[in-house]
Amino acid sequence: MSVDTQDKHRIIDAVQAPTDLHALDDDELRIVAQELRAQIVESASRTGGHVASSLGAVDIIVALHAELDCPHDKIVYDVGHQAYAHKLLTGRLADFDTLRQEGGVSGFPNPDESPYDVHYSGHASDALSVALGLAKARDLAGGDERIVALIGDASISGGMAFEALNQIGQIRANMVIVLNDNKMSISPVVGGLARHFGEIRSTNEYREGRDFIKAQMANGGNLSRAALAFGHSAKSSAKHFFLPDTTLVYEQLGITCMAPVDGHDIAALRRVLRTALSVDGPALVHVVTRKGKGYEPAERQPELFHGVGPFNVRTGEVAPRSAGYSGVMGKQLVCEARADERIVAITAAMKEGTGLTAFADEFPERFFDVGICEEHALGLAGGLAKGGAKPVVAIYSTFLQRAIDQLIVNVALPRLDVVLCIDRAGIVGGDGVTHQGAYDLVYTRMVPGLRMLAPSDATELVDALHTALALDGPVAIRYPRGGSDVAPAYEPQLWKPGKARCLRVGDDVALLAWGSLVGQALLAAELLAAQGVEARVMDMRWAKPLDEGALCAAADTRLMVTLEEGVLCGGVGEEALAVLARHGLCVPALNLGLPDEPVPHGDPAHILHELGLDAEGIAAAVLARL
Ligand SMILES: Cc1ncc(C[n+]2csc(CCOP(=O)(O)OP(=O)(O)O)c2C)c(N)n1
Repeated sequence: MSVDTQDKHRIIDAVQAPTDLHALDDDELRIVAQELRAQIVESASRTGGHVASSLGAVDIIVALHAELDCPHDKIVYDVGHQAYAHKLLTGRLADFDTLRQEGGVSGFPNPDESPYDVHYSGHASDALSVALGLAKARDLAGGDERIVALIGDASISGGMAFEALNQIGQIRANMVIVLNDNKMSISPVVGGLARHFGEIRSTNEYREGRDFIKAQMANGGNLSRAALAFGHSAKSSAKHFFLPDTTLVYEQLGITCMAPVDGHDIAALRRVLRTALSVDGPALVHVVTRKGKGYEPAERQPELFHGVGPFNVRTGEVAPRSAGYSGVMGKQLVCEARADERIVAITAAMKEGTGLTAFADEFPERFFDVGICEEHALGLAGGLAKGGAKPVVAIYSTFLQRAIDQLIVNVALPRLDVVLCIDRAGIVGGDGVTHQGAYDLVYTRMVPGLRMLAPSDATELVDALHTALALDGPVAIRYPRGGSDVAPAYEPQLWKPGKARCLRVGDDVALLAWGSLVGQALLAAELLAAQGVEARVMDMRWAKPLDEGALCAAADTRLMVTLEEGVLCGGVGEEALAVLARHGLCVPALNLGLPDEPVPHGDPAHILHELGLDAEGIAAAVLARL
């Protein structure tokens, strides 16, 4: 594929609004798709991003905008990591080189960025619910906008998507679901539904259907007549013509299904979309695509190019990325599992990201990838623990938000031995608002009987996992993105619950830090010492139970400062003040942490600096207060 974006005569440069595509014929739209792919590869090679998913969805997005009248009509993107072509067609081409950079174009649809972005995409499986809401609101208001949801074959297996499908079929809402089926989640897609799609794709009927559409495309003039005929008869005959009805899960839910269509054939896509948009009631267009389409390295390694860092366009070479704390956790878990055969590991579609690949390879029978189903992951953990296993659920902070109910009811109330490894806790960087690990300190602390550790470096993480596995009842460990991936070669230590450690003595100020901010607290203490202020630095280690002794001792200083990489509202800093109040102690205090507003994308170190959570900011806040 050529990635020459310097071409002076690109069609996309003349696109002012996506409706400009209405004036283009299919051949021109194919060129548009090529130009979009080249731009995506070129820009993302410098910034990193969700390359493979976005390349795979380019033709679908071009066809959608060629048929729809956005922003009057609405496209709701599930996850939204595949929407780069949409961004490029809706006014963000000139700025696309700032993708995922601070102040630049966000990596996901974001209504604050553009009226063409319908909702805060980022978490999987929510698009169908949002689209149904929009469709019903339209009906109530007497509007005529068309509503389309674009969702992947992995995301449609999430519980929330099923709940929406159930209602969409029942109330027969007028909306279109475009199912982008590429056989991939981040890794190859898992689960019974994936097998179901596989059967559909491999049937003769699909091949016949595909050939039929191709033949009709070649005829050109017959297209719209055939499309209309297909549309009118879709409800009754499409499934019999194209698909074995035993596999038509969606038809059985009351949704009219179009036959699978080649998702890189823009003409065929437009034709099927037109048909689907004319159906009275909900329609589903099953689109078969190739992840990474058009860029050979991404087609060959879709997993690597799912969410990739900067890369060399010509060779496809990607700068090696450290596995960070996730890798350390994964290695230690393998060691622990060799010693205790009750240990099992669970991921919700994030095997690589959470560092579980080595575990999965060594203990395939004890490893469960449940797909994008966080609620189920926690329920499954509860059942496994009840049955005598020792489940470790490795999950990103932001996605665990999905499963608080299951954490409380299926794990915590029965006091089961489940360990939660909460990865990406704190500021995550390029993914931005929907992905920040900002809330876990709050939502885990409220869970009855759950203990929570916050290790401050790789060695501490090894100890924390060892400790969590040795304790009875539910235990969570939170650690940030990145960090050192050097797992220390030493005998892990067991920590005493609720016991902090002192890293520096000082009587002027007490800096009480949790996890990732301990290092910054130590550096801040150096800066303060240079100003004649002696700071005590405590690595608090436990977010629950808190070390009440360490907190009470802080009352002997002139200022207690709490430091957490999480929202302040309901966090450990507020709880620290409550502890002092319960002990009848009073000390001037500063709670430093994340604000009560969304934190956008950008370089994590810079964001922490802007939020005053680096050494400089902490020292400045202390000096200002003193
Ligand atoms: C609730 C939730 N869990 C996990 C993720 C992480 N995640 C982002 S994209 C993705 C795979 C999506 O696969 P699919 O829906 O098939 O889309 P594709 O990338 O194949 O186009 C996952 C697991 C997420 N965004 N949201």
